[in-house]
Amino acid sequence: MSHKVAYNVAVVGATGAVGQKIIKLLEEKNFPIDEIKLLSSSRSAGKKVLFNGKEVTVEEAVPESFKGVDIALFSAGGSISKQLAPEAVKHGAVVVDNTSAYRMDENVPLVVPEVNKEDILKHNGIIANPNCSTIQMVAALKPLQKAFGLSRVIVSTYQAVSGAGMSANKELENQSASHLNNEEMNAEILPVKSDKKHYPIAFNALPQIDVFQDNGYTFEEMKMINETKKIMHAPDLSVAATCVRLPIFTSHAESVYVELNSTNLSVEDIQKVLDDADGVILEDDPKTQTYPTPLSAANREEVFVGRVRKDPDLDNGFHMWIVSDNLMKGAAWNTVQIAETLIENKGL
Ligand code: NAP
Ligand code: 12T
Repeated sequence: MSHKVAYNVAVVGATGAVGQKIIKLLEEKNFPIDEIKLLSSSRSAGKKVLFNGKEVTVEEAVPESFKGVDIALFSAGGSISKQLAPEAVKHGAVVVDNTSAYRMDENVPLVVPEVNKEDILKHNGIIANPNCSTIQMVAALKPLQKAFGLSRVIVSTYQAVSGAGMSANKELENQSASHLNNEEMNAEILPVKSDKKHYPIAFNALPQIDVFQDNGYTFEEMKMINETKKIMHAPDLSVAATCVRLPIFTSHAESVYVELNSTNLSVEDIQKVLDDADGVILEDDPKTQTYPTPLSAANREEVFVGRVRKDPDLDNGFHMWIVSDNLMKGAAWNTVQIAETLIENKGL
């Protein structure tokens, strides 16, 4: 394997909500790029985008797009990843995939660098980026698991519309304007574009993110359950989730309840571990009303934790509030971080 100083990088889904953030981060982090390819569907092919001050033309993603590409960052939906990620690998690229297409595949590492970066080097061409809600939760849970042991997690989420793409952002804007003008709200995208029914998200809360499974949970809830166990190497960890969409543009928030294995712990014990954890910022002081919110976490890379409390009834039970920008640590930043870690560890 040759170790280069600059790489040919392809961004698949470059015109989307996640792709645009990836491009911005590649610029800001001075990612070592020789050539960049910006790929989309035929709809956006031909658009011109500035990258590091130079004009780049967006191209339609086809199997031949990956000739000479070293790293391909995919965020164009699961079906595109299923179709084109193997083609990219055939051309010798390493794929970091942001969709749910390969996350639970045994041969594909599922990685949050602060939690399990050692798994990256086990890749066979594809590395999966976890679901946004899962990433921010495990970033806070892993240090607690390490310090105290962890047996059970119950989470309810408060998720932003940008997780469902640019069209969902537009839908919230349009519905908000309609409502304030005393017009009827038109719902076509949320909760799930391809599903049968649609409900307004503006001034509302929808207890459905992604499609329903046979067990009554949504796919988003099952992603949180299954991905958490895989990333934390904890097949026996009990996890249950309720995922709710709110009329917020950026950042997912989560109310998380954990049962630890150690007893006699104080709130300060938990806070100290979170304060010391990589990629986590503790913002927790009831006296000064200090806690993270979706707006305070927007455009930041880290995961923010506040409202740490002991369960009133169970000595080893704790509650907390975890907030992070869903397009940053939840998607684009974690993806770019995986690519950076690959290079640092000479995995390319
Ligand atoms: P988006 O704003 O709707 O953007 C979709 C992107 O995919 C656009 O660039 C679009 O190109 C491109 N695309 C659509 N169909 C394509 C095709 N047939 N061939 C090539 N490119 C195609 O959506 P988004 O929010 O950025 O999300 C994109 C995907 O990322 C999602 O479907 C999901 O799988 C994944 N995602 C993951 C997380 C996470 O939890 N880690 C979070 C959000 C999203 P055009 O401009 O040509 O339409
Ligand atoms: N449906 O990549 O709608 O697992 O917020 C992420 C976010 C799927 C994913 C969403 C979704 C994913 C959403």
